[in-house]
Amino acid sequence: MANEPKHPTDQGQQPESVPGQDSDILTTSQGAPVSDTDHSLKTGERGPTLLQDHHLREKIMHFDHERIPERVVHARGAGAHGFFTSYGNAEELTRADFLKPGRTTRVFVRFSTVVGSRGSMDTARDTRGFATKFYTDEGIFDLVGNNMPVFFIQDGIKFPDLVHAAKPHPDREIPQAQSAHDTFWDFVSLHTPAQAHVMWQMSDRAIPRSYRMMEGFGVHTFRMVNALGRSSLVKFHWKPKLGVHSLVWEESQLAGGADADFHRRDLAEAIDAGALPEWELGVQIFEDDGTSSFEGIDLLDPTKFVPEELAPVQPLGKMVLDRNPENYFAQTEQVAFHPGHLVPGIDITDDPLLQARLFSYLDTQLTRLGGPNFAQIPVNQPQAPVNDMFRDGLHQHRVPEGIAPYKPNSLDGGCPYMAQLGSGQLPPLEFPQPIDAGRKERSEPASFSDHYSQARLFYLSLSGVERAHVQQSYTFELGKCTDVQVRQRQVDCLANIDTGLAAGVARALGLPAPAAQELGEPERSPALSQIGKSWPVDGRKIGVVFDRENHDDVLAIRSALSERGMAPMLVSARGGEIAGGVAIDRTYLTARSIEFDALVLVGPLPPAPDAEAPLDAKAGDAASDGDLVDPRAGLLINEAYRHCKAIICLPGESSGLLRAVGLPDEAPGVSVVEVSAVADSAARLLSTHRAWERFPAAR
Ligand code: HDE
Repeated sequence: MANEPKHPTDQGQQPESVPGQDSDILTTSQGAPVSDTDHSLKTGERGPTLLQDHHLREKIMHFDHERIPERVVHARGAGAHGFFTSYGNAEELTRADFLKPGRTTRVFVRFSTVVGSRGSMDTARDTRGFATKFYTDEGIFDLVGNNMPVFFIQDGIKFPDLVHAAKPHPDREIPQAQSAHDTFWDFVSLHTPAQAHVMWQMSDRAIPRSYRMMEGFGVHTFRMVNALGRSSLVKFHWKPKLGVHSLVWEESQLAGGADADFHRRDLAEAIDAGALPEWELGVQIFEDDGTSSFEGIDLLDPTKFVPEELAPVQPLGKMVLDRNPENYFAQTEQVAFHPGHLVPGIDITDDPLLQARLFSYLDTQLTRLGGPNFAQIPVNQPQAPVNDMFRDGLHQHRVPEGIAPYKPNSLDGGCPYMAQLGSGQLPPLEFPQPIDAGRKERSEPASFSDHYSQARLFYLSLSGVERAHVQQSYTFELGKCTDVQVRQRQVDCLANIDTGLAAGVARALGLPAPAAQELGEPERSPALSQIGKSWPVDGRKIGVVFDRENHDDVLAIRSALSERGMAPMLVSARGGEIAGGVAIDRTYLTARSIEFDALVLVGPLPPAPDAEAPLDAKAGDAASDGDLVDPRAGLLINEAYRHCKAIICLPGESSGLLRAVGLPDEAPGVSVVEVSAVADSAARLLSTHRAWERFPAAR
């Protein structure tokens, strides 16, 4: 069965040219037909199994080897196919072909958490990976970034130390996918370059609402080289069309248990529903004047970012994810990124963290993907033609022709020829950058010694609600440390960032407040706050909670929400269908507030089931005065309220519901509107993500 091109960029040129499973009947892996895969070959009905049963042995042998080592970091991820369309405005900056006018390039993106193992939960407090493979006509370009613009360490030699500290404790392998433990805080409070990244990790950025609502950053400073050979320094940014939004901490913890697949489900469902995730790629541009420095910020220090107010992000193109992976293992698991997979016109800098990464990503694939030929795995195959003169090795799929895989040769006619590059055109990684010969030493520049000012800049740029979240995160995480010295040392670090933050965390932990430090003048970058802007609401999930009597209203609300691009889900006491064969998506038993961005209450709702009866025994009977609402519906509504989500009621009985579950019916983010106005109201309330005014710190 040939693979049909599925989106405009395929153009029949699928790099995934290796056939899938292409027989209509079951076969052995040698292609022989199999007529029974339920019974092994035995001597008689009850006799011993025969060694000659090749199908049995082959089936079990293959199964025994199905697992490969998971990634040592970023083990848990979710992927999607898509395409990147260039705005064609970068010619002065780079000669990269895929950024020229009119170019559309296929991409594969993998989002990930860093610390947890492959089976851990999506919503852990953690940095997220945001890795993009561009299948350009000039070879693969991988942009292997994170959702935070700064990193923990300044030199790659510290990476094993960082990861050993962040991973579960080696004795009991606890805790999974979390930074809330002694070894992590021991390391980051001693290795203080980590403090800026930790500040981002304690902020809402570390618990995204969705992969679709995360920014992405290349982190390091890269180089772009134009057709004249002129170099500029750049920092890459991905800006999500839907804005940057986060969960609240309680939601993130609930989701860890109720739906460990929260983010991968959201990504796949949005693509299936046609709410295609979209980002704009942009760069901050800095003159390559030989100093690698901008406004006093060392551009080679990956623990520093450049505020957008100082260097605005210049858009280069747009990425849309439009296709879910056909197979998780073949694509999302086997995709192999590398920050050194670059195309002409994009190059590296001397950032010591980036330099070490250039070694690591090739090396790790040997263990993970089992040999040196992983570039031949369909998801890793370049779209550009390949002639690398590499031969043999495990898992070799190519059948190279010729007898002279060496240079120079005459026996293959001198082939392959060397690329003829025009003047100023250079292969990636070969920019003739002047090098200060210096002398061999293990050291760092003085400019790397400021570990706190950007943590302070980030913290002070947040709104009051976001700062309260940061304080709570530090308190929660350090509260999980058993070693008091570790806690105290981290609180002492906070005194170098903000006196109030340090005092607040110390108070909550019952520790002495650290001595106030001399801190610089407060600086702010308003672009860093998520709150106070409004955004499109495509694909936002709205729980329409109703009793089985109100079909007309429910159907009208459902279609109005869908027309506005939101994703309504029907929630009722019992499952099944309502009028018109429309399925109820969740019952009170299977629904949890974390799934919804807003609730629409179409009351009245059923009363509490009789404690003696099965849970849904009385669920069909509408609540009357004095009856309590089913506690499961009560929990749903209360959680949504507590998490500052929009709640929309119809006039009359459904607004009375809020009082029935112990909530005020007049509050920010709560609206009482007629059926015809529900979709407008939902879009308006959701455009700011949440009713933050309800958050305790804001009151
Ligand atoms: Fe990675 N990193 N990393 N990293 N990284 C890996 O490569 C490593 C760093 C990032 O979805 C590994 O193929 C070292 C910074 C992402 O497949 C490994 C250092 C940033 C992904 C590796 C860093 C990242 C990885 C594990 C310090 C943000 C997932 C499996 C020198 C700019 C890619 C693999 C995917 C994965 C090493 C630092 C991002 C072991 C040694 C900084 C998004 O090679």
